[in-house]
Amino acid sequence: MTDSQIAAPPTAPAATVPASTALASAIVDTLVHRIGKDAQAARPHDWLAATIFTLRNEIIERWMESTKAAHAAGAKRVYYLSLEFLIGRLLRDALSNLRHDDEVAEALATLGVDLAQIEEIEPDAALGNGGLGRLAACFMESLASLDLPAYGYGIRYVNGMFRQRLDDGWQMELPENWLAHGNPWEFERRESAYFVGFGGEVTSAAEGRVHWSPAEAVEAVAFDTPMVGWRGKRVNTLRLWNARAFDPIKLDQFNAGDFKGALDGQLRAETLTRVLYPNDSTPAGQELRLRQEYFFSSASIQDIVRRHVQYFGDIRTLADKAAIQLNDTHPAVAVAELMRILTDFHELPFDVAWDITRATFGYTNHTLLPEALESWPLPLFERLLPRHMQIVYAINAKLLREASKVEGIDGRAIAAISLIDEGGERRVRMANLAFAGSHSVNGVAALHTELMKKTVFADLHRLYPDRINNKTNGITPRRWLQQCNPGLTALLGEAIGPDFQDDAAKLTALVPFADDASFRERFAAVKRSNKVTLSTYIKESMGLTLDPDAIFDIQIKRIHEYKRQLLGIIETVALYDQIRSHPERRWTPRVKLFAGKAASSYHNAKLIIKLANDVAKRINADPAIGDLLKVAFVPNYNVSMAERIIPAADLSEQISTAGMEASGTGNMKFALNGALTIGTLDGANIEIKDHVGDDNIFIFGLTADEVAEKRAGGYRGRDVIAGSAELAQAVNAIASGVFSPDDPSRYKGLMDGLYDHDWFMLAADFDAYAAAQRDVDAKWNDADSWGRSAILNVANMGWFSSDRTIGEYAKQIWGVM
Ligand code: OAK
Repeated sequence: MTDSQIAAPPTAPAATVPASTALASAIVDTLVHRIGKDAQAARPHDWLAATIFTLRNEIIERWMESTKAAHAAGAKRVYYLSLEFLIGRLLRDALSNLRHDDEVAEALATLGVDLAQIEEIEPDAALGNGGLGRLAACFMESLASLDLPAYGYGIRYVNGMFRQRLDDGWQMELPENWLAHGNPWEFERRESAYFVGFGGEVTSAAEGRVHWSPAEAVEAVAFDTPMVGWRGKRVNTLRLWNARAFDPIKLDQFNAGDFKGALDGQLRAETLTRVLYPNDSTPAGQELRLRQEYFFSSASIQDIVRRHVQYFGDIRTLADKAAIQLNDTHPAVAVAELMRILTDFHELPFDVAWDITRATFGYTNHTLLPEALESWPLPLFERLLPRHMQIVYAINAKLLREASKVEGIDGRAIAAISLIDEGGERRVRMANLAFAGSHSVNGVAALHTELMKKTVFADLHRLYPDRINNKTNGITPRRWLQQCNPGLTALLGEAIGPDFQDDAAKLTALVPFADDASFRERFAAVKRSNKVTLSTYIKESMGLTLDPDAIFDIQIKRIHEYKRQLLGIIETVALYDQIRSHPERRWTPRVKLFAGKAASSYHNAKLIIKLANDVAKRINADPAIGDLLKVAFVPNYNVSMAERIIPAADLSEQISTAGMEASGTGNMKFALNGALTIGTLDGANIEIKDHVGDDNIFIFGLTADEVAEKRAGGYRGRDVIAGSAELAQAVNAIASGVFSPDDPSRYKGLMDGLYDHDWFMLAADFDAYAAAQRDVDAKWNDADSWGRSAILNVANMGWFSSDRTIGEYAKQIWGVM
């Protein structure tokens, strides 16, 4: 027997159809039979839909397998209740997690279709504002990747986060219609529909039972989206509720000619799930928001209880088979809803129901900003949810009885623990309800968790000292490294092999490469290529030319005073002034990019956006500056924009006032993509510093303790500004209209605020920040040192994978691992 005979396969390969050809015909088949178009007539959106529908077939099979396996194993399920899921696009995520990206790209290419182009037209599912919503989306992906049976529950907003347009630098909010072309990812489950009531009255019935007759009701209908885990190991469900009227049209009214009145109920119901409140870290406050919160909490709890009873029979074992996590206080009314169902429907004694409830719920807090702590006027809560009001009173009575038995808890502490805020207008405190109703209460970074114990929850913590725990946030490395930065992913694979894709902790194998000059060169080339790609986008979309060899210095996040975009802008102005005053010095070229949305009612945040644009306009047009400094505010920041910008960053701005950013997750995405952080000792920056090492991060400014001390000690921005020539010069330039010649007093009020009410300690931190920026320049000019640090950032960021975070929740809170 010859070698060639041994090597010959039993069947001739020429007879088999290449996978990409079979796939191409499957996509065309879907195009014809589902979309109703042929390849000649198909437009890009048709190709997008046909590709998703084709891919979906495989996803559905894995999805059904996952559900069946959990059922067969009698597994405990995790339920993540969140008013926000900031998912972004799903096609690239699903393709990449199923490892079908190359195959599908090839198949489409044979049809003359560019996969990258159709990926670009998929709308972002922007059902969230910022950090809290994006965290929920990363968690859903990690839950599936870790093979944990889980459901996300939220609202299917017809209009998610608004689209931001800049008119002469002013933010305009436009509705974003992400469902305009239909949504091929979702499955309407008409059979999974629940009655959700509002208002009405509660009456007593026989044997101490109560009966709630709501005055109004809507139907919650489920829409399911598959959440595909890494390597398609598991597919979980994101279940979003849509509101529908029971009686879509009142025919008698319609026939009597009252067309508008006939459709009133439908309109009222649809309004419930129409829009996402575009607030970040501030409560919406309106009645419609409380209705949204109860609507989705009630539907979700009914669904969870129904599933439990159907699978396991006995409602008393709920906590053994279901772990419900509350993503901040927005779903906190679910505590009262579960109590209502357990007592009113399953007729459990109050104390038994309370034990089950507490064993089932966990609560995550995402902000300490006092203005962000949700509370509802008691009369509103009582009018909308009369039965829940009674339950809240009953829980409160029990809670305060327990508290009064504990030594050291005095009248002041009792008032702070109470579910009802009695100071002024009486209000229901949602954070206290969530805390009392949960066996675990967690913060999202180490500092944040310590501050929770010392500040907002100090008294509840004294009462339940074992309840508060920390779960430092994480990000999914699939979306935030592998998918958004294929160049770096390929380079990492060449250096350390592919294992890091299955376990981000393995990125530490990269550490020795920091000292390898040829690897540093290749690493720098990948970064430069990402910067060129971003520059091309900015040139095409904004007409601005960027120098890819300048430092790309980036601050992208929601616009909020505590995040201190204003500090970044003022330092930019100071740098501009320095370059103009000292043209003879050797300046390091910089590109400063800003992006982010402001809540529509947040006046100062919108003014900060306008200021960034005004500063950009002047600096970019100044011939004395040339390429040394370029500034841009990139409009309509969203998940997809972050995926485009982050791989191109050299410097990540994480400069919040210490003690105010609960964690941050953008900080993790940048560092994982090889940007160095300039930041305060706030949120997860502290843990990032601990992981990447002090030499590989630029830390500056006051600590959280120092901020608190200064605030208590009568700090005045005015005194600091007087002592800093650079700061005074920049603030005066802005205040006197140098950047707003069309309206010279535009920023006077904003700048006056720094003198008199500098709550965010911008003046106090300015000099340290400016000095840190010059350290950045010095390091940048030592390419070896910069490259080494950038590589060490990537190598040491694996710990911030949301797989690690979810692993901790699973073991320590949910008991599912
Ligand atoms: C939004 C609404 C209400 C309360 C908090 C938020 C919010 O987005 N908080 C953010 O959560 C992120 C995820 O935990 C954190 O990384 C951010 O620091 C925090 O501001």
